[in-house]
Amino acid sequence: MFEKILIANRGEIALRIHRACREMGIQTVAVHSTADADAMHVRLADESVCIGPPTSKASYLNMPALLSAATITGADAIHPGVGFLSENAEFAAMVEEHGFVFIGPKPEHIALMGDKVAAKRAAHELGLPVVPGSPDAVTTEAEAERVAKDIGYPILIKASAGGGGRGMKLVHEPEDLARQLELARTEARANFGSDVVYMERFLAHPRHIEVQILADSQGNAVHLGERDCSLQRRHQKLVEEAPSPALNSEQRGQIGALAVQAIGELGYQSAGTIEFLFEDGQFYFMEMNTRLQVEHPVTEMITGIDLVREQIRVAAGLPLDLRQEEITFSGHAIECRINAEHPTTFAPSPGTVSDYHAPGGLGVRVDSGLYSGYRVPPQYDSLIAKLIVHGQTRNECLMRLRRALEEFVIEGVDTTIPLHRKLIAETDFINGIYDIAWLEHYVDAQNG
Ligand code: MV4
Repeated sequence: MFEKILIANRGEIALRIHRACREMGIQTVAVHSTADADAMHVRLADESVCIGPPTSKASYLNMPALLSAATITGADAIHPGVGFLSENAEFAAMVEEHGFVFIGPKPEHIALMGDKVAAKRAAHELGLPVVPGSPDAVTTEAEAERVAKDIGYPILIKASAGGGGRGMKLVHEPEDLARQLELARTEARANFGSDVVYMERFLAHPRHIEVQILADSQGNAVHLGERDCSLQRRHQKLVEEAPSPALNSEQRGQIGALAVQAIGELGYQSAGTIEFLFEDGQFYFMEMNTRLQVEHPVTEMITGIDLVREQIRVAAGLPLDLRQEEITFSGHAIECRINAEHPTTFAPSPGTVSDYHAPGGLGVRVDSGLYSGYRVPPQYDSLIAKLIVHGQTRNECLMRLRRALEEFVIEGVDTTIPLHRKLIAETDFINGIYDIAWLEHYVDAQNG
């Protein structure tokens, strides 16, 4: 097992990884920008290295600085966390070339899933259901028209180098096709440096359901059930839950088995998430994320499995000590993302936290690096805390969540806590009836 891990991230996720390392008897190296010198992840780590000025580009995305930090501290492995370099195949390869272990999948699997056309093709070949569309990239108007005849309108044009909702164009009728194709290609070239686009039938009211998988270097793979992440606004998830209120156990077992089969065949290693759109009882592969996810705690709460610990174990070459039959799902978990943002305008709200009190009690988990007097820097993602609540039933989980949100005190910066308090009183949310468009409509209606 590793003796020392460098955590190439910040905030609550750096803290989360540190906690798993500590419990495994592994020393930690924190890295930080000059803006994060007083951050909790730096305070709790065994050692810390300043890797650059405040901008992400100069610090948390600075590959030479990170590799130097790992070298001078004698780290064995690097955990990239989420965001930043976590899905950068070049960084993963560089880490290995410098003699460290990258705690994540192989660079070729990161690269494959980063190329959305290749990822969809691979998913299809691996037996996963995909949205009807162009099997490959579409370049000419004639090609686009042929595909459109096949799949029908409305059509979504997606950038192969995009993902996460960036660079999509909705086409309602044949008259718009040529113009939208041209626009999609131009924007993709400008934004992602590649004009490769593909077409899919547009699903109007799907849910976003993702399956957590875990695989070791010996070819063993398991799934840990699904998360429902449909409550998003502008591609920013706000609330996630496990299990999905929309699935029955048969559907859960079916999509889980398909996911396990696919990643086994792919020879994938580490934790990963396969994202699906779910509409009218059908699953459609959307993307695969080759990293730990922000919302992984809801899966941990219903399975009792520490995903970061498992990631570290398989990266060290140990076999999974979990068999699928041993993974049981217990109760229900919901995560609320607490961002330093205005609760109705979503304007970022950096500043000093003047007072902080986190909720506690049975079934309540808070992942956060906040403390009274902490200054939320303006340079980074606005996520400052995650409130994760578990209950034996979804209803118990909701009651506990309501109670925990009442207790939560964060003063000095605006947060999304007031929005969460209102959301959990909404009938649709209480009944679990929502799709990917629900939150956007709700927020717009609230704002008039
Ligand atoms: C779609 C779709 C509808 N039909 N594909 C958005 C993120 C990117 N991963 C793919 N996305 C979508 N793909 C087809 N064929 C709707 C979305 C989408 C979405 C998906 C999940 C969660 C929130 C979303 C918000 C807007 C659009």
